[in-house]
Amino acid sequence: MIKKDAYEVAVAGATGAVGRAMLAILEERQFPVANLTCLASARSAGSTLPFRGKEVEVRELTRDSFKGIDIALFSAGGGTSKEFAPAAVEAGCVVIDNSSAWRMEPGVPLVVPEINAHAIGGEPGIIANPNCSTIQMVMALKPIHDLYKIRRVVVSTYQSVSGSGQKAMDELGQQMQQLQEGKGVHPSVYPHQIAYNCLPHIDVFLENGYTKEEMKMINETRKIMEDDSIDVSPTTVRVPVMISHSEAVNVECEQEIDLERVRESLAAFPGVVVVDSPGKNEYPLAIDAAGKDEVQVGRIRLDLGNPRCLNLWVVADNLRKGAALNAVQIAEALVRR
Ligand code: NAP
Ligand code: 3JN
Repeated sequence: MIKKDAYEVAVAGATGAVGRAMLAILEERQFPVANLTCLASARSAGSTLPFRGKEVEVRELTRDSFKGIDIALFSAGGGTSKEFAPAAVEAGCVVIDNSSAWRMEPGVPLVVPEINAHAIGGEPGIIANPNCSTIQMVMALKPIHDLYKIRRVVVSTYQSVSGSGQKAMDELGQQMQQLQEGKGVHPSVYPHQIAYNCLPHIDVFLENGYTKEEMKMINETRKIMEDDSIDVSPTTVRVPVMISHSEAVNVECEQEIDLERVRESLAAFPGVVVVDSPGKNEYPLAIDAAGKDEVQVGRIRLDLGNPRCLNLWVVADNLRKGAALNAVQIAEALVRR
């Protein structure tokens, strides 16, 4: 991509939960945007979104939307990315795609900039943003892998409803209110009531008994860490939290673990903060991580059954580091080249 003082940027899916976070983060981080094009479905065409103190009109996403655009951030679902990202690349864009449509495609970089920014190319093409649950987990795993080489990870996620978009956030709010008022609830986004409940079901079930979300965590971790030998055993769970995903992670390494070295490496890793003073009741919390950029890691402790294993509690804002922030960081790495 040609180096410029400022870039023509498009956001496809700008009206969604991730798209709105993208606009906010582009503005907050003063990404060099010459002009912002907001794209969404025909339903939103003509509405406006705030950016740098002005209202930007939303246009319908079509194959012709990308003429003159340098960077297109996509967060409008996998089907939309499959349909429109190739047209954007054809028009000369670098596409940074938040969906799962291209993540495992050979030749498409799958990037968490703190880990594998080197995978980003400079030519028009697609760069994939990983799944939110994968991003925050690999941010905590990478410094440990560099120290002791990870063999296997057993992870349970506690994923907030914002991971399912704006309608799911509205559904949780409505169900809480309806139950407070003694009324019945009528689940629509999820197959069951989400208020006061935990659903061990994220994305669709596959023939092997795992969900697609769980398979994303297995396959994407290997691609980002550039190590197909890492085994990941995930259970992904939706919980009645608005923002931030939490994860209980058990890590098995090749060598015995010195916990102090792990703490130091995690604390020194860009984008990670260690919050781990259990004596003061200090550990990562979803409500504290919401709105923040860092992945918070705490409850760092050895597995009592094996000196090569440890346990962690990892929390991050899924709309920011899990999606929009990571995508903007990829764009920043791209323009720095
Ligand atoms: P959302 O709140 O439901 O928003 C969906 C967005 O996509 C809206 O802007 C919507 O436009 C737009 N859209 C839907 N169908 C479209 C079409 N046919 N043409 C153009 N625009 C269309 O969902 P979200 O939470 O922002 O998530 C959006 C996507 O981002 C997800 O489907 C997923 O692929 C990806 N995502 C990734 C992560 C991650 O882990 N990295 C996390 C969450 C989401 P309208 O408002 O006009 O309907
Ligand atoms: O459920 C979550 O917490 C994260 C959701 C991610 C998501 C939602 C809809 C479609 C994805 C994703 O990023 O993997 C997709 C998708 O498959 O593109």
